[in-house]
Amino acid sequence: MRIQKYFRGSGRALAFIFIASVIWLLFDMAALRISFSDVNSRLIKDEIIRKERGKYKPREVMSSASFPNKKAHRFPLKKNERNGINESKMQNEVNKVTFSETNRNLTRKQKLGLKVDTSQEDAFEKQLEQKHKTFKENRKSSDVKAFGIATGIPKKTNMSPNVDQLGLHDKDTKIKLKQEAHNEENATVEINRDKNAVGKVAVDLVKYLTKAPPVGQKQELHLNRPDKKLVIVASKAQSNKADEKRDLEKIGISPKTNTDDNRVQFGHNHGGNDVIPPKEQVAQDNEEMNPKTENNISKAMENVSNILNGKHFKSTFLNATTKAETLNVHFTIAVQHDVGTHKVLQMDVTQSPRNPNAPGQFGEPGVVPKDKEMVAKNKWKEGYFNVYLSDMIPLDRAVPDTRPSGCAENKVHNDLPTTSVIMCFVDEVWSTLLRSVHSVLNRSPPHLIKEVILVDDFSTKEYLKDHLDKYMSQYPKVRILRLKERQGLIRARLEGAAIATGEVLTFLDSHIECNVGWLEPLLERVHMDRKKVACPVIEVINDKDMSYMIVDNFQRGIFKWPLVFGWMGIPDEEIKRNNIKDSDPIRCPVMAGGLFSIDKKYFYELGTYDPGLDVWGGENMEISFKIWMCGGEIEIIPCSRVGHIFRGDNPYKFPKDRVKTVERNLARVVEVWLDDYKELFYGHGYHHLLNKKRMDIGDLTQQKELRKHLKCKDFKWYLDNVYPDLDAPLVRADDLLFNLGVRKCLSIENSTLSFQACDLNEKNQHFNYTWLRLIRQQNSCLTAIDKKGTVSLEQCDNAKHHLRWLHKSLILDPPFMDHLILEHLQQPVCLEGSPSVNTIKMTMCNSSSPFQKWKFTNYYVQ
Ligand code: LR7
Ligand code: MN
Repeated sequence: MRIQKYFRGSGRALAFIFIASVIWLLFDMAALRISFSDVNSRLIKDEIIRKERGKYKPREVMSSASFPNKKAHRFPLKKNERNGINESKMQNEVNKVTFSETNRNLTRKQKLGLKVDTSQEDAFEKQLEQKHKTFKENRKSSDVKAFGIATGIPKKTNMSPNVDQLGLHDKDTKIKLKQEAHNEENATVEINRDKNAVGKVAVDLVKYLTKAPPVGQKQELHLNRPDKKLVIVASKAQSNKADEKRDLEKIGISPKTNTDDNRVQFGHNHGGNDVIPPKEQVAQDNEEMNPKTENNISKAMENVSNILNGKHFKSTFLNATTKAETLNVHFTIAVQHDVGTHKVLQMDVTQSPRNPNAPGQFGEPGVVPKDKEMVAKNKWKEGYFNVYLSDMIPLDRAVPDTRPSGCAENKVHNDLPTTSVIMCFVDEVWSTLLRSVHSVLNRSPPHLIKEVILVDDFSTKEYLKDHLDKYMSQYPKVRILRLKERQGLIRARLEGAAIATGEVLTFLDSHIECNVGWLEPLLERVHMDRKKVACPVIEVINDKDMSYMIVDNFQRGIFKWPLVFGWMGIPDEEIKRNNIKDSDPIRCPVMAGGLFSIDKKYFYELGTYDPGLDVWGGENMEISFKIWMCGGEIEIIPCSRVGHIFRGDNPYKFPKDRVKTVERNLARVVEVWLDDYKELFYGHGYHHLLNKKRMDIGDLTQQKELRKHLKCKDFKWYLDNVYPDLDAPLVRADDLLFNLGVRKCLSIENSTLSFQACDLNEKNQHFNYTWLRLIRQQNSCLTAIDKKGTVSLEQCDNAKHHLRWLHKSLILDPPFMDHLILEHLQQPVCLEGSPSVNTIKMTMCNSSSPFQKWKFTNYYVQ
């Protein structure tokens, strides 16, 4: 059971492999050590696999791969602290909570759907407030350091000041526009609210933007009246039409929807979809800003001015080109009606009054009655969590509002896109599935939920058939899609997406509870930039007592080799240095997988998931790499929180072997996305996947084509820009290979091995010791060719076992650590340099011979 606790979440299968390996490793530690009297039994490759995969401490791997190592804390509301409610009166109270203005003044109790008993109300409120306070004070930011120290800092991405920040409600003649700078400094623009104000703003903005215009990103400012906004998109001076269209679409302005009569470009109305300035109006590189261009800008500003001074318009585009300090930048200035913003809606509807004493109410732990313990135990395996308690807990229970302070005050746009919630399930527990659906319906603004699509991945449980249909028929927004055969969660999600009609797809697991205000912050992010993929903070619904637990802040989704998902806290010093607030979005190298919102069109542009991925696992890596490398971003939005039951095991069967399924999925992902870095994956205990006879990973032509077609960046770019703190050396060691006895370096000349005086400039002395344990110079690899111990060169092939060498930490016996031992041979043989014949041979290992000791110039892993 203790061990089981760690087998949860996305990396479960991987964690399983790890833990099995580690346990084996511990038991067999002595036997693992290479002692040359009995080398056969020690050098078997599985042991090396274990060692390699065990590189990370087991606990770290287990906890990060599954149970979030962001610590989970229980919401501190004790039973005796919520008794101030008169139950007898409760039934008659109005308990529906909506998000209308009239609701604003509702107490928390009312918002929770609880009956209002005014005599008790103040005390209750106070208690609850106090609870929230201590709850938040008790939260530690991050005291669990998984995987060591993080150095990557999520960049601040929110550049759009809202109306309040801009001070536009200020009735003075002077308006302060304080633009939160996205580069080193803040820029403050002061303008007079006179006739020329807008023009001046435009000039100042252009000036400001020239400092660091992020091409294709929008700068948004509200001018004069909060219902109008000026959106400025910077693009390269000579961008082509398609680029520019993409830039506009990227920021959510569809050129098609802005073909309004009064669109203006440099004072001309081009009509149609053409938002691109005529070529001659774009300043050339290295060219001073010419009068024509200046004229254009002032024309543009004049238009802004006219428009904002009262003409009716829907949306207007103006183009201005200016010479930035270092490069030419073309701005598209779109003045649009701003539909305005509102405070995040925090609805929490209940269908009948909430019983404060119900089990699990407020996300508190449930308790199984003594006489029901056996029943509960027997039910455990139905879901691998406390199914008995889940069945007792109200389907619309309240959970603590765990959002960071400030989230409730945040504003979001009034014109957020609608979403289709897609929830796939296979043999999900009834009460959990229903609670998941109700949490979506009850805590989301109805106008934003286009539908909830339940995709039944060929469940076997009877209750999930007609009974479910009947139950869900009460909720017109819920659609059930039944798959005719088991597809696995990846293809099941694709089936759901195919019938979705919302603008945004929101994927959720089927054992979750959405917290208040969870949806709008996600949609706001997608709305702001359609290539942002927004994930909620995933909180923990305890599998044993079903309590809702808050997790630490500032956690990024990351992976470690071999593609094991985990969480890693942003170090405190980074948080301080960058003044990161607990409500700021956090950029994540990878997502956990199950819970995210993505613009539907963008999802398809990206080519969705690789449909060749089977059942479970690896798809979170695939979509994450795809998003980042092909121009998108993944963020965790701390103002959006969703609880998830982290289960100890899958309550469903895998059609094929579970470990093999996950391995195959991962191999598909690395083959398409990892470039040379795939060696790091295979070298961490997965080299058997390179053996095509043992593992058929299927055809990847389409996936590779897709990557080309999307012009995605390479994996090195991803590592450098998205996940720079990952330790990812391409080889274990490289450069010269020095023999301690001969005191010379190994060299290849005319396909022959010999020793030479060491010289780093000599390319023929350069060798890589690779992750697949090959000693490699270009395509030539060292190997022993016959029983006599002759060493020769052979065309490298990662799948070939006889090319593998053990060295350094792969040999656990310290006296042999500097040796090079052929991995596959029956007898323990070592590579030895012989000065007399100026070459090398294989011979019986001798711990004291310096001629058997070798040193590479650089070691990236010991
Ligand atoms: O064959 C299947 N068909 C399905 O429809 C297998 C599963 N499913 C459904 C299942 O009923 C569930 O609703 O798919 C959903 C996810 O399956 P889980 O809950 O067994 O997965 P998990 O929570 O253990 O795993 C995480 O990693 C998976 C890798 O493929 C998916 O990406 C899951 O969505 C993902 N869950 C999360 O990200 C929640 C947080 C976990 C963490 C960290
Ligand atoms: Mn899950």
